[in-house]
Amino acid sequence: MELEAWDVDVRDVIRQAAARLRRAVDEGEPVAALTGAGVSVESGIPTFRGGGGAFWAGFRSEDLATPEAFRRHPEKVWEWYHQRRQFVMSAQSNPAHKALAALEAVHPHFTLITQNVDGLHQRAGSKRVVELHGSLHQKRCLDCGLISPIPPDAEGVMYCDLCGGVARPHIVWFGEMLPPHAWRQAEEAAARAGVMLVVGTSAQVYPAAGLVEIAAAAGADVIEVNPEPSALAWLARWAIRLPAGEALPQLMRAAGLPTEP
Ligand code: BV8
Ligand code: ZN
Repeated sequence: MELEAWDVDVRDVIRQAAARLRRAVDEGEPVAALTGAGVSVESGIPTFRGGGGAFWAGFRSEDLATPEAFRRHPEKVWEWYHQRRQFVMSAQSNPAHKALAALEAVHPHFTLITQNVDGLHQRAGSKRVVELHGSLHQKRCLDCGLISPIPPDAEGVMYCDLCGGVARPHIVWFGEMLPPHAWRQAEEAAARAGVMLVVGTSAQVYPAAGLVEIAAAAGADVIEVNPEPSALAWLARWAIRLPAGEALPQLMRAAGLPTEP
């Protein structure tokens, strides 16, 4: 962390970070972004650890987002995920999602990696999204492993379109492996990035948070966008202490880049 970043106006931080981002775009340098629940806050979706945990009223994610809970009562776990999917279906993507979709549109060497399962990056126009923790909109068959879309109005326990086996939410629960292809893409993008945006994540969940360490260790300039310091704030060259929905459009505008795809 550059000491002067602490005491200069956030506009100066944005100007410096924007110049670095623009240089990467102009020079065709790889850029990566890792997003977390904070990027969807301005879409009305609460975070996990910022008090939003209580949001899943009546349910505690520790009790339902686990393989044991699914084995014991699949219908209850499916009800919770159907509720969460319906909720995000009624949400809109926000200027933060749109700014990241705009960056993908102007920079072929940009990789968007998300811990979120809400699908709002795709709703904002992002075409290439690496979903590390799965998706609320997909199910996975316990028998044949087929991953397939969940119809928006689906209810009750889901079954495989191919073999009829019981399907589970295609969500990575604690203690579970991340989708190998997604993890490999993310790891490679982090290791090659000249600039790494870390947006709206407390950086407490591994191995996702480890991507910031991989990028920084490989020499990337890390730009953190979060009203609060994340657990890996010390790795950031610049910290933009604003909500992402304000910070990212300002960053793109300061870099002379579009704020919408
Ligand atoms: C694995 C799907 C092994 C569920 C999720 C001890 C030490 C280190 C690691 C561990 C440990 N004990 C256990 C572990 C491993 C564990 C872990 O990291 N635990 C942590 C909590 C200590 N990890 C795992 O279990 C992973 N698997 O390790 O498996 C393995 C390996 C190989 C082979 C087999 C097995 C699996 C992790 C994935 C878990 N699933 N979600 C569901 O959604 O139903 S994680 C969950 O947390 C969400 O996906 C979420 O995205 C993710 C991270 O949270 P954040 O996105 O950062 O959200 P958070 O609320 O924390 O922070 C929000 C931030 O936004 C805040 O900083 C806030 O300031 C900021 N903010 C607020 N408003 C705004 C904003 N920012 C910008 N703008 C705003 N407006
Ligand atoms: Zn199947």
